[in-house]
Amino acid sequence: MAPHIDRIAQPWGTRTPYGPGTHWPVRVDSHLEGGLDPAGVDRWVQSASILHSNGDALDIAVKDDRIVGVRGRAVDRVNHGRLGPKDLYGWQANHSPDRLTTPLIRRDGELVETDWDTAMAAVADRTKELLAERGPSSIAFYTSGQLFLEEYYTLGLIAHGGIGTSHVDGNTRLCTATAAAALKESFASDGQPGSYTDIDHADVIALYGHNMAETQTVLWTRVLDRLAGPNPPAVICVDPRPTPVAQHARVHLAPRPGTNVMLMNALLHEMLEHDWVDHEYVDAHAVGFEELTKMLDGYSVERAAQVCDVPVEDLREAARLIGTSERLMSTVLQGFYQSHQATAAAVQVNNIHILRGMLGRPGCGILQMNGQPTAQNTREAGADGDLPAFRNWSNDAHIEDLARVWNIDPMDIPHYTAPTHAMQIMRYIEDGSIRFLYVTATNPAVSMPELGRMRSILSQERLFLVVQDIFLSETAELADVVLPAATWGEKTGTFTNVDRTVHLSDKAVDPPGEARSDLDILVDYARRLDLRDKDGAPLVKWTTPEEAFEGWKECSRGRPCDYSGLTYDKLRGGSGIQWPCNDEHPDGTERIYADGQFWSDPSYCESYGRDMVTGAPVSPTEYKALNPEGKAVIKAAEYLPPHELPSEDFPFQLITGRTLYHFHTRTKTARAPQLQAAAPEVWVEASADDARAQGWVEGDVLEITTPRGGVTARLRITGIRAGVLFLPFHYGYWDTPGGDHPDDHGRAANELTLTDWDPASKQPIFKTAAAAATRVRAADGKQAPAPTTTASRPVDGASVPPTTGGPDALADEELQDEEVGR
Ligand SMILES: Nc1nc2c(c(=O)[nH]1)N[C@H]1C(S)=C(S)[C@@H](COP(=O)(O)OP(=O)(O)OC[C@H]3O[C@@H](n4cnc5c(=O)[nH]c(N)nc54)[C@H](O)[C@@H]3O)O[C@H]1N2
Ligand SMILES: Nc1nc2c(c(=O)[nH]1)N[C@H]1C(S)=C(S)[C@@H](COP(=O)(O)OP(=O)(O)OC[C@H]3O[C@@H](n4cnc5c(=O)[nH]c(N)nc54)[C@H](O)[C@@H]3O)O[C@H]1N2
Ligand SMILES: [Mo]
Repeated sequence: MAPHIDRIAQPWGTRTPYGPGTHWPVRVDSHLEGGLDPAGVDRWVQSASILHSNGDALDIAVKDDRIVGVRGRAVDRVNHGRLGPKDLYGWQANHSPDRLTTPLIRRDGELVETDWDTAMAAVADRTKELLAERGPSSIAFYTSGQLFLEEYYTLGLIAHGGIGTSHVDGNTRLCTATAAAALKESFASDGQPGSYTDIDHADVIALYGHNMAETQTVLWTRVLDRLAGPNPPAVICVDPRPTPVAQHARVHLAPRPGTNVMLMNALLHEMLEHDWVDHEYVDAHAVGFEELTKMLDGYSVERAAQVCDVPVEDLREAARLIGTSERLMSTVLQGFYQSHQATAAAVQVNNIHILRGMLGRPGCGILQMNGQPTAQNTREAGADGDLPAFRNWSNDAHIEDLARVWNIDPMDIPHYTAPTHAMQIMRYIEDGSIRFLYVTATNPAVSMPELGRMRSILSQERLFLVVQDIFLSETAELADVVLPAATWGEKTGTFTNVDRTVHLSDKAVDPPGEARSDLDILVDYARRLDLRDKDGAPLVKWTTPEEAFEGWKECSRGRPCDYSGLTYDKLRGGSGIQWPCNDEHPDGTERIYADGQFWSDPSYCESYGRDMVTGAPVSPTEYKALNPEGKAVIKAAEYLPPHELPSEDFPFQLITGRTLYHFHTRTKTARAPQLQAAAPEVWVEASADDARAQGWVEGDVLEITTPRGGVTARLRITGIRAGVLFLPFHYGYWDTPGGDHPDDHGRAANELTLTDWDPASKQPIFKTAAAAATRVRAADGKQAPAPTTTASRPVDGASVPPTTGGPDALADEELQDEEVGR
């Protein structure tokens, strides 16, 4: 066994270097509570990580029917045994004494404990009343990227097929709507072309607005191990902050926020100039090349250097690396998806790969990343603005086929228009046309933009709000009924990561109190509504996760995300398996789009695409004319300036995002002591230039304001680009400590963000707003409570104590970082 290391201080652990085309060595990471010896564990139960989208396989350690730790699974293709800090420590939240254990119902303005029957009757009765009085359009569902596939499929069936509402979306709208939209634009279907094993082969890895080091720590470990080995790849980083990715990059482009399309167009322009184009591939497998050539006229690197404010030589060098690479891998995430012109920017990354013919081969993958552990399933199963199994809502034959699977009338599935996106659902509630909102596993009172508005929408008297959560979140506090859910480790189900790897997560222990699995609650709801198919049989034909999975398999058969070759048994024991998995590919499929074959045939494809400026859907006729033979679509985009630019009153550009140690609104990570200690309170990042100009020092308390609200936070001076402020969005109000925050609504980044979204993906813009900053209190010797191991590390010279897992981390932690060479 290797020496114990503090995985808070060293989030990526020790290096296991490897060279191109060789096997990534195994390293098994584990954490067990209270000095427990692995031999003392009663049983290990198979699962995967739930605090990001990487899909790291792990076993849950159980002793005396309690979760006591986790251990990475060496056999799994995704992580080869490794785990990140959130996975090593985050499970402790399951034991929190403040878990919800009984349903709550609002009586005389107060939430009081009640029994399941009373709570569920209230929810079902209100649904039935509204259906009778106002029809299905008064009912909406807002779900998550954190439930299981079986739960989403059940929810989508209830909402689309049973109730008949098209107001169904997930927080995936805030997260990876643009991943899906960009894939639909270029390939007419969702589904990631890449595979994590592309890291093993790539000679250039480009990360666009993706702080992989902090947000997919194990995937980044794979990159670090390549960088430490022979013939390492060149990393390109596009991010205005000095992330750990930027630190390891051959070229770091730090553009002005909101200028991604300009930057991408210049890279593409440079590729055309040098003819770094695989013309044979483009001629055979793509449409739209001429339009791109025309559009790029004028997008010189010189112009982009000015607009994005990056050195022209760096743009040239990035284009040269990309253009001359032999195996190019690209990843895209929130720096693109939550910024201005989200879909248009993300699509240009696809265009690079199409131009270079770099798809479907080892080392040549695109990952339009997901963020949440099960976001892929929300999209697949039709619990967001999509229909199940990537069926096309504007193709009547697909609606008929779905109606066949569900044994209902096609007219019972609303498809007169695209399903309503989350921001629009909130708008309809504000207007009063939606009167019932059922929220599962998401916390919009902290995670949606413009929180002042969000609170007023969610606390409306005429809205019946149901919140199904594991804690009394800020959103649950506004609910009419709160339903206590069982979570990961307490229920069984499957979920799928970014590179299409499906994992099974088995139940390890019983949930606390009367908490029930989300699936059980949804099935109960369907029974109480008495939803039926056209033969009078129950619409939801299952009660257990495995039965739901079998139902889903039939729904997915023959579609791109084909699960028909999978079973729970097949997923037990070994590695996760990548879809499509069917008779033709019984062991799954490592890379899709090999040999220039796409799922974009007009009769088969999931989407005909949208206009990326107006968001208008492309009509079936237009699409057939554009792409009759089902090729890849090269879609060009004009750069447009961001909507809210700095002004005299609001001179800074505000961006928001994450830190390594916390997950979202911290309902889990703040209840894991090691993680909370590493990043206990909100901070704001600003550049040394701006600090000098304003006379600020590390630890000063600043008030950041936008036209929507204010946040107070201590200053951390970092290498972020000048003129830009960064706030982590993790800090809401359920554990507001007072102190720096006498004002109860001065901590969450989304007090400041604006109501605006990308026209094609409808993803809100969390990463470009104009803001002002003033000092309200001097540092008084205190430092910002920000980690030093991450993008928030202080600029050179600042004396800030290093982040560790606490003073006793090394002595007390029973963390093993074993290196099992293979
Ligand atoms: N530790 C941790 N890991 C997580 C999560 C978490 O909460 N915590 N959440 C998971 C989820 S759901 C998601 S969606 C992912 C998100 O993962 P990421 O997208 O990697 O995380 P973010 O911090 O939101 O944003 C990434 C970067 O975008 C940059 N950025 C901001 N504006 C711009 C811009 O205009 N252009 C460019 N090029 N870059 C810009 C920011 O500086 C930031 O470093 O992480 C997943 N993993
Ligand atoms: N300013 C700003 N805002 C952002 C972002 C940003 O970068 N900047 N990022 C956006 C992104 S990418 C995302 S994904 C969202 C995330 O936003 P949210 O989804 O609102 O954040 P979470 O804290 O993950 O909320 C999940 C909720 O589900 C509960 N939960 C966990 N497990 C279970 C379960 O098994 N069952 C049930 N019923 N409940 C469960 C948790 O307790 C928690 O309350 O935030 C978005 N908002
Ligand atoms: Mo996300």
